[in-house]
Amino acid sequence: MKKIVFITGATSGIGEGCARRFAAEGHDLIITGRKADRLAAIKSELQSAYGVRVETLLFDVRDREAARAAIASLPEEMRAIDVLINNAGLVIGVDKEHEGSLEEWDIVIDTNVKALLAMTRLIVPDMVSRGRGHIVNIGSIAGDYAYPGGSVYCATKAAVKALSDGLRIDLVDTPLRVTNIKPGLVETNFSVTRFRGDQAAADKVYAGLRPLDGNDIADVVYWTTTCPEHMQIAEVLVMPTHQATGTITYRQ
Ligand code: NDP
Ligand code: 8X3
Repeated sequence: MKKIVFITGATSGIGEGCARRFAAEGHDLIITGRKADRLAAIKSELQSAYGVRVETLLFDVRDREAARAAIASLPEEMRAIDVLINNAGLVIGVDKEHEGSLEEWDIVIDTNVKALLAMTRLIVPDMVSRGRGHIVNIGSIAGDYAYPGGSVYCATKAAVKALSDGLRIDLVDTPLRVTNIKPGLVETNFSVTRFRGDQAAADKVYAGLRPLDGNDIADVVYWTTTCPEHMQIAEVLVMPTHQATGTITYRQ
């Protein structure tokens, strides 16, 4: 059955991978982000490759009013969202908790936690009314283990786990499902953003092992949303083969 899939942060990495995967399976998309050119290019490519409908919404997920207005602007036939993928997120820097910038950490917390919560608050009530829906939150292995230079980011992803678990509890008397995907090392723009545009520093994060990519995570997301309706995949921790924890890897 054709679904409507809403993806935050679909302009690169894991979100873009999810857009490609769901479109390839014939599902209609609502893709969001802050880069108008990337949204337009992905829309045009996926519509012509797969004949699906793609709506683009340009807004900063931290701006609640912009998010509300963007969702309200959707055409009637694209409002019955079946899958919400709360993916938009980032980290800035590798600073110690007692030394880093509170302003940068506001950005990380507002994006990874408060915006995820706001998107859930905006979209899930209609799913409950319709008795149908799946919420996929992109957490991280970072939410399981803190690591050096990751304090605040790890805290946000621990919050994603708590929000996912809490939502699953709150929806237990409904047919809705909630999944927290917890990736390890995935090569996307994530580390370029973390190192403030320093590509060489970003490349070092993945040196000597084969990292996952956005399409690998999209495969996992797709699988969790297509398993039988009596099955709820609560969490998936997915890492490269040569990664064992957030900090232990084997590199050649
Ligand atoms: P990318 O940097 O490639 O993608 C991040 C996406 O988030 C972009 O599409 C970006 O869109 C969007 N985004 C960021 N801030 C905002 C904002 N304020 N408003 C709207 N969109 C925003 O990284 P990933 O694909 O790796 O990251 C996706 C998710 O996966 C994040 O939540 C990240 O924490 C998580 N994750 C990543 C891992 C990795 O190793 N890469 C591992 C575990 C989890 P735009 O710039 O257009 O706004
Ligand atoms: C991103 C992966 O290992 O940098 O969530 O925390 S990691």
